[in-house]
Amino acid sequence: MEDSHLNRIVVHVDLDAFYVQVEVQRDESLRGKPAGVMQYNPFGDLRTIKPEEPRIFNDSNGSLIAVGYEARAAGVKRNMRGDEARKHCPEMQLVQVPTSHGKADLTIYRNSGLKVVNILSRTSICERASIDECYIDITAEAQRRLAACAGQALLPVSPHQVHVCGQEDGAEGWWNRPAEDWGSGERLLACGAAAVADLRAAVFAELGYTCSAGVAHNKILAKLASGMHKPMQQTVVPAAATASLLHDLPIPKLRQLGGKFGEEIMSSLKINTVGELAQTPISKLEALFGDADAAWLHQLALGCDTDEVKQRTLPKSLSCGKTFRGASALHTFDAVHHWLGHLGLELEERIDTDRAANARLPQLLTVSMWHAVAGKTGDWKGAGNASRSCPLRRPQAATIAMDALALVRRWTAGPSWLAFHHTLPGCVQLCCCSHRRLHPHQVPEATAAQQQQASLQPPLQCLAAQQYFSAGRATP
Ligand code: DCP
Ligand code: CA
Repeated sequence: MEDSHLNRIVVHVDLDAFYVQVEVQRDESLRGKPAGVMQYNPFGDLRTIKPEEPRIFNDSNGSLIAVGYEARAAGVKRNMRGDEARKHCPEMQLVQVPTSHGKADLTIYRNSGLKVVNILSRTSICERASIDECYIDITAEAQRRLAACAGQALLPVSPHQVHVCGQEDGAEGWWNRPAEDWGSGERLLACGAAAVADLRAAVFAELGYTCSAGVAHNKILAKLASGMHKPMQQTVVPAAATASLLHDLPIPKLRQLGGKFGEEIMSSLKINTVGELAQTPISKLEALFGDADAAWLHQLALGCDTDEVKQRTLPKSLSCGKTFRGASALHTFDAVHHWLGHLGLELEERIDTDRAANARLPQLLTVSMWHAVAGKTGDWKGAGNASRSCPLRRPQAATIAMDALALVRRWTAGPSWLAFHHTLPGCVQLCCCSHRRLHPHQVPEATAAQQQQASLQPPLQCLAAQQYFSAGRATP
């Protein structure tokens, strides 16, 4: 890695078992117990279960979308059904996601994620990457701390929470080196790690949520590192450890190569690891993928990434979708229209809330459709997808549903429809994006319902930060 790349400190923060933590904050009876959050599978039953209603159904056979760490220790995994989870862990607590419009309502999780981002973005540039992840460019804060320590020894905030890649037997030696042994960028990295530990402690003290983090010189390495030690730990990637970190890493583990392109690289080059990709002559990559992609791939395989952390704490788009499997598959345009109406209602509510809170309005509507076919083992495999967009004429459910249906009809008139033997989509998603800013007079007062939603947040049950760091759950 070039020295100029070592001046930047990038962090990836990922909340631990996020939906489960949100549920534990809402219901203290779950604290310390093995728990999971189940997907909603109504088969056409439009039951609404509000967030504040009782949602623990321990006899359910629903499938798990989030599993707490106590339950993971007993062998429970994501995608397991309730029955199987109880076999591993009879005392398993099964919480159903809230629902509205016949589908999961993720509002409580989204709002909690936003509160976390609001804390993480206080001092640094912060880019929200998903409902429970964000990147932070913590360079300026790390530089400030480095200047303040003026050449003195750098100490970890807590060796138990600060892992260092390449120091698998314990990181104390890395931290306690004489000044002359520190490589370029390493002192800045260490100061960044201390700043991140403070941010994580602030999230815990103010909201009660634990998270894990990766601290590195770029986004790719920070993202890889945040998942290395979980829960409530953080991992630092010194530049010197990059090559060995990537050497045996399976290619799909790099987020950018997790899809079809990654598969194409592995099959056409007959390789499996990022290390093998790094050793592939660039001329060979150019012949297969063109000059631009080859250069990008080569840099990626070396762990180099210049992608900047963008200041973005609001989501780029608002989207909601629904999957229709097996018996719930849609067979008529009326059924598609019906569900587009429900999705449109959710979108309308969220556009209204977002408009009142953030003075912006989306301008583009996209409908995405996936075809799913049952695989030999009964699992579902994506067989193809299509997306069609049009201007968002009016942010109202009926118009959204009508325009989305027109897009679906136009798509079904084309060749891809014939290729799929006239089956209707197995999954439909509506998304709106390309927001424009509104003048203050275009922003309505928050409605009573929107204010009520804010007030529904339960009082936060927080342990003191001190208690968090002395909890001793994380061992190196
Ligand atoms: N999620 C979901 N369906 C999936 C994957 C995730 O609904 N197939 C939801 C539930 C998760 C949340 O998104 O709580 C965040 O996903 P993560 O992959 O980050 O998983 P967790 O936060 O649950 O666990 P971890 O501690 O491993 O990050
Ligand atoms: Ca997570």
